[in-house]
Amino acid sequence: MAFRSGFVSILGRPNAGKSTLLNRIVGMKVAIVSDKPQTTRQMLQGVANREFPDGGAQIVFLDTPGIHKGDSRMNRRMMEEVEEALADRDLLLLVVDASAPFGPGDAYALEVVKRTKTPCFLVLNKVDLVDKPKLLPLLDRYNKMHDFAELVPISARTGNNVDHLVETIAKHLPEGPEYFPKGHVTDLPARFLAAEIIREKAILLTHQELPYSTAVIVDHYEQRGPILRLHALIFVEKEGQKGILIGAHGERLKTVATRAREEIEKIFNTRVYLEVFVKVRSGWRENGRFLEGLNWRNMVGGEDLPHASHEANENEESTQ
Ligand SMILES: Nc1nc2c(ncn2[C@@H]2O[C@H](COP(=O)(O)OP(=O)(O)OP(=O)(O)O)[C@@H](O)[C@H]2O)c(=O)[nH]1
Ligand SMILES: [Mg+2]
Repeated sequence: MAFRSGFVSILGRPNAGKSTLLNRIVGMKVAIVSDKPQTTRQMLQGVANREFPDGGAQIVFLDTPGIHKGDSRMNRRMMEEVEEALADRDLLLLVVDASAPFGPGDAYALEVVKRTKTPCFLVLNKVDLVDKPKLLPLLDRYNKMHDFAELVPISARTGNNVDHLVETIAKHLPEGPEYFPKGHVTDLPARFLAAEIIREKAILLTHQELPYSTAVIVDHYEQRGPILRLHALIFVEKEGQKGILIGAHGERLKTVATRAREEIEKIFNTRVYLEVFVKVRSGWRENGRFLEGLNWRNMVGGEDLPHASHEANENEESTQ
């Protein structure tokens, strides 16, 4: 029996449901999700293992930031992540929101995908929101615009037809090795996942420009016995935003922290002690060094985290 494996990038305009699809397929919350566009800022890996009657498959998925024209340094970096996800893949998935009318944003996302020679599936998402007859003209339209290898309607939210999508993906992959051990889902550092969950709760509880102006860094991560101790900084760009995020009597920040703690406890299967502070860092979206600090590639995730050396420095200071 053949074993198939390969690398598949999930692409599409912001808010199409790419991260919801990744989480649904790998069975774990690897990527945060919100109803605001530009939630995902970096490329995120999630691995799916499946057994089919004719053999097994391992699919390494890459979720990406929504394709858009943004002009801040952060937005440009997001699009660099998309470019990286286009290179050297076995297959691309263009995820489209079937409930939204076709617009310039969709045309632009399609343009990006058309630049590559890599086979591409059209994944028509959110079909739970649309009457079936309305799907046909949209499928027809996409069919005429590009030579898609497959067109698959799904609902990432309900899971409708997602198994079929995964099976179809597996059929398109070459025979190959198991790149990762069976239980491995993602190589994202735990510190990053914790920061992202905090950012998700902040996004969900704020509006207008605040979600775009928010960045989170977990600057202390320490498992002490049964308790995971986390210290996090939520960065915003303006003093007024800080006030909004904290809320009257600190209520909004308290809600963010409680919801984040509860979810981190569930996902990491441990008790969590979480402290959250809000800081103003004007122009962080243009600050290259700050953006490097947010990049999960520069974080370590497990026991040997930078805070160990940070504590050593503190000890040094106290002995002087
Ligand atoms: N009704 C419905 N909603 C969905 C479906 N898939 C995703 N959503 C919702 O669409 C919104 C955007 O989902 P995300 O998964 O964050 O979208 P994304 O493409 O990753 O967005 P960015 O990271 O901003 O590019 C969220 O509110 C999801 O709950 C679906 O199949 N049906
Ligand atoms: Mg996303």
